[in-house]
Amino acid sequence: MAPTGSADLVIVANRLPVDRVYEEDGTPGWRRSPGGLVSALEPVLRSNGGAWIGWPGGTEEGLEPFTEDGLKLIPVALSAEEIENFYEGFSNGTLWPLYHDLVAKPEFHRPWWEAYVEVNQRFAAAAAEVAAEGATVWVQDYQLQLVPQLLRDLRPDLRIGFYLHIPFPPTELFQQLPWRRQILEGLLGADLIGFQLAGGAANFVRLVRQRVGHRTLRDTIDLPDGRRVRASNFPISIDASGFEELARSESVERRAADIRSALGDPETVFLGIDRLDYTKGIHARLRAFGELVSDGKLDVGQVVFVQVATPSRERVEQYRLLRDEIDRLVGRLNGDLGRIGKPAISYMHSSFPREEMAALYRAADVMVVTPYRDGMNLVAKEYVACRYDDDGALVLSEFAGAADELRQAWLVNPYDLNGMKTALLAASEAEPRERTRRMRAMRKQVMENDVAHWAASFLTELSETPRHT
Ligand code: GDG
Repeated sequence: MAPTGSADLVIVANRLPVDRVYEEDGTPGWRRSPGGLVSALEPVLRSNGGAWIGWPGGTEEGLEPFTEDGLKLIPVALSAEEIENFYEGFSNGTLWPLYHDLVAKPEFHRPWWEAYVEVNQRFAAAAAEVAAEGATVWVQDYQLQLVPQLLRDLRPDLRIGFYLHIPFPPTELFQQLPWRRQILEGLLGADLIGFQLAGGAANFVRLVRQRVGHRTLRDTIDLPDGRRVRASNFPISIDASGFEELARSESVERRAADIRSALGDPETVFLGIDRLDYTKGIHARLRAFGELVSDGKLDVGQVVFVQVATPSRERVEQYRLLRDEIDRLVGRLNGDLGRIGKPAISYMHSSFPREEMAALYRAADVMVVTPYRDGMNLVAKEYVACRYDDDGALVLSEFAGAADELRQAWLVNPYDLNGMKTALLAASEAEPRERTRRMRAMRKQVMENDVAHWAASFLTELSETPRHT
């Protein structure tokens, strides 16, 4: 057994919660990258003498563990070749499309898999080194599915949890993966495996029964060595009161009004905010909106669609193609439908600070979230959290995990263009009372089930799993 470290709670995630920044004189430093996961886990990490292991981005080597704002951070270095094979390749070119219903075609390449194994080993070794005797280690997401078992081999004394942020696919799709058995066995190293939805957990349990041959009963799996693994759903959420507070601030309110006036004070502002990803259904929603305008159902003098697409995975071929495709569609729609000073679509390929996001949510009458498949979709929840006046309408894909909880949204099938057109129109024309009724119910759901609640339920359940050493 490896010598033990001192952290009682260890988070292992692909990325560290900080980005590398350089001062004007070239001195390197770190800047916190805000995110729901960090804010949810920060209080627990601090009170537990916790540590966070992750890749800092880039290829800088020899970075030592450091403390940032009281948080112990442990960088795991990746070489340029590993970024290509492990991150862009196996994680985002194989697993991402495979786990999202094959929205794009997954590629299977042996060198990508080899890099995935190697990098997972490095993360597992880092966790084994820093975790105290009997500590809890919580591994995050699809890039690190082998870490639970690799870590258990090194440190059988640990309590290990795993959480998958993206959907877990049905048997028929998962079976395509040449390394399916290794992935299942990697995950089974955990004591508790968390999924966004009950369906993902059920897919996993069924696969383990069929492919690995272990005995299963509902959400539990009995391993031959006597260990019992649980697989259940823990729908992730956001820092709901943090978003509401931001939305209520005077500066955000002012900025929201400025945004509307910069758009020419239209009657209805439609809004989409997504990472530029082919799973998010950006193309389909803009087409639906464009058709409503060309059908004469919506008037560009009165309405505008604001689409923010945050740059993402720009070195992956499919993402470059997608960017060109969206550029072309926006250009065509604005060319065909826009008038002077009144584009049909106001499109931005950039990212914004959280305050600007909140102002956009405040400025939007209809939020349009139409992924073909999405683990949860936090944008939908953030919009709801910002609508403290119970106004605003949400159009939401049935295939986003969030649709399980946000039942009062205008739910759509993003493959059904006519259905989407009907929903966009209905949401924009709904009576204020109807919008309020729906928004109030959704707000209750989001405000009561925030990310702190998510983290606490997972960690509590993990702490109740039996010890085996
Ligand atoms: C994965 C799963 C699951 C976006 N643009 C900006 C910005 N964002 C923030 C949003 C939101 C987050 O990024 C995006 O989260 P989503 O859930 O919408 O989507 P993914 O990035 O695909 O996340 C997803 C999630 O993990 C959590 O488990 O819900 O299903 O795919 O918080 O606000 N934030 C800022 N500027 C931007 O320009 N500040």
